[in-house]
Formats: sequence, C-alpha cells, structure tokens
Amino acid sequence: MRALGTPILDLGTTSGSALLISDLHVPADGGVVLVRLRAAVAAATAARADLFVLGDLFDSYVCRAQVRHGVWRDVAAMFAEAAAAGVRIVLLHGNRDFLLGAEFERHSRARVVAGGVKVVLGGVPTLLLHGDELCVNDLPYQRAKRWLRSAPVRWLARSLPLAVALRVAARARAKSRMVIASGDQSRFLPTQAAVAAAFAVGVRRLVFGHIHRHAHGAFGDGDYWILPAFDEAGVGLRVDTAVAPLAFAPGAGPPEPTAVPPTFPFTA
Ligand SMILES: [Mn+2]
Repeated sequence: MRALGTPILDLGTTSGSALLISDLHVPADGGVVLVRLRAAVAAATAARADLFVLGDLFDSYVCRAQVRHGVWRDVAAMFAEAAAAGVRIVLLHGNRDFLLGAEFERHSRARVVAGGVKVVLGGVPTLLLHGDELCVNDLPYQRAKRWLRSAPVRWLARSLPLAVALRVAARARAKSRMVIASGDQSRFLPTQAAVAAAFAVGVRRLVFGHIHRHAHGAFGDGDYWILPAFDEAGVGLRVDTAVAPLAFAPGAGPPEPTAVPPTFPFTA
C-alpha cells in the first residue's frame, strides 16, 4: 500500500492509548528538547502507551556510525530503556533523518518505518505520515527526495565516516534554510488534493507533522491533526477513545492538556 508514493505499513489494531509526537529536531548538542523528550517517554511508560514519532526525531542522521556517538546514542538508549519497560516505539522517517536504519533499531529497540503507518487507534482507522509527501507543489523537493532516497545514495551516505557525515548534514541544513527563507512559502504547504489522497488509503483520521503548524479540523467524514514541532511547542497528541493535545513542560512533571488548535487552510 502506498499514499502519495510513500509506502504504508499496516500495523493493525492497537489496544490502549498512544502518544504521538513529531519534528523534535534533536540537535547534536542535545539541548532542552531532550528534557521534553524524556518527559514524553516517561509519560508513555507510565500510561503503558505506544509512542509514535512521526519523523524528524533528529536534526540530522546520516551514517550508521552515528548511533554509537553523542546524542544519537543517548536517544537510542532512552528508547531502549522504555522498550524494556514495555513501551512500543514506532519511528517514522522524516526528511532530515530518513537514513535511520537497522543499527538504530538494534540500539533503540524502536521500529523504524521508512514511510507511513496505518493503524487503528482508539477504534479509528488512522494514517500517520511525516507529511512532506503532502506538500506536492514543492516540485524541487519531491524530485530531490526520489534520488536522495535511492538505494545507491542511501548506501553511500550511511557508509560515511562520522565527521564527514556531520559536515554533509550541516551543509544540507544550511541550504534548506536558504530555500525556505526565499520566495513563495505556499509551495511548502500540503494541498487539499494530497490530503484527500492520503485519506483514500481507507482511514478516517490523518495525523502528520513536518510543516510545524499545530492544527486540527474535519475532513470529509473524518478528521486531521497536524502536530507542531515538538522542539518548539513541547506538544504531543494522546490518542485513545478521545484525542487530546498534551503539553510537556521542560521542568518535568506529568503532561498537561492544552487547547485544541484551529483548522488549517489547505491550499488548492
Ligand atoms: Mn520534516
């Protein structure tokens, strides 16, 4: 099964609750987002919830060697500890960390999914995407995505020595910031037709991140939730029979319910 070219993994039905977070962009030096991530992992552990990370967990992840170093090793260890306590962790590839592979699965005991996930959450058939595939008007990005994720490029990048990989990643981030800062912003946003195509895989709920806007609304006979960037807002989504945005304060403590966000004006 595919949605907008993205392979979709069907995880069947989960009982109990799930915590969804997206776009953490954990930087090489860790920072405050690690404190929030720890709070989210602790909340999932306490609630015996599944934890879904909808992509861009890391600011960048390029080579296999990374999982044995620095913040990448620390996050993997944090996840492995939660997994040992019974938390199922599912990690979607984002556009910044689509090179996460089997070595990260081994160290983190998380399932890394190179695409989206279809899963029944709280009784509702739901599609989880990173969300970059919904921005179909960004033609340069969609073209680059195809060759960047081709087998030879992936193999080459994942084999790089750590120091080289980090330089490559820094250059890619700088280029991306320049593109984002220049010109018309609307091509970076999801379209109505793309969202409709995502629902067409047979779901009544769509959850994604990537565009860093917190939003929620009805779509056809279903609904959508757009997760904000977790490193900016510290907000995730608890899904069981109800859906509730939760705020994770940097000062630890349990998460607090936060306001339901406004609808998103999808472009035509
Ligand atoms: Mn992204």
